[in-house]
Amino acid sequence: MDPEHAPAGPLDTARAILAGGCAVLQLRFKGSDDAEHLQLARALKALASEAGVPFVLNDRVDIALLCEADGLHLGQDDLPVAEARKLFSGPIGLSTHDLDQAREATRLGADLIGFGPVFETGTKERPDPVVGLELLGAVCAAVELPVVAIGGLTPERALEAHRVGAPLVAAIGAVSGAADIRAAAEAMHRGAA
Ligand code: TZP
Ligand code: MG
Repeated sequence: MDPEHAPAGPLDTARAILAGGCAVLQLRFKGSDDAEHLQLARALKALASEAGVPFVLNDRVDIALLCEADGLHLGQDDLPVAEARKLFSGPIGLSTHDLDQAREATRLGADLIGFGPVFETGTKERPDPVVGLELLGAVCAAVELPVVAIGGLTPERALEAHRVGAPLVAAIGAVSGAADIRAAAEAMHRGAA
């Protein structure tokens, strides 16, 4: 859930996604208003909990603690995993963009990694270079951690990501930007299950 890419609004979008099905609901908030960030995180956490789905908060260990997120997801420029671990007891994911970063994530103590952008994305500002399916497969083979494929994923591409070994996929645009959000989430989730 990135509210900047949820034309139906973050809460209605989240409700539709949870109705369609997802393994995890994750908030990516790039705004500058911390109070708004926390309020949205709490609202999404409540919706996810009602649906029995874990809620993961990106970037901010303070807000993750305050909204009682089930997981925390960090980028390469966020607090180091080991420092965040001193405060946050749940699973911590780390975004990675090449094979070295993916290997390093294990040493840094991440519980899982995001890897991408696998395909071109219109959702992330200044994205890292596209990594492609072949490198995604190489990373899945090289690291023991669960790998979440991200970047330009659609239901069809989710199947391709699975085929090269990624157990999980993450998507923003293909779901939040769909005319029928619930159906898009369902296609992604069922196809991937
Ligand atoms: N990291 C790599 S690509 C990306 C992030 C956060 C954006 C994913 O959005 P989309 O719309 O599913 O490509
Ligand atoms: Mg980040």
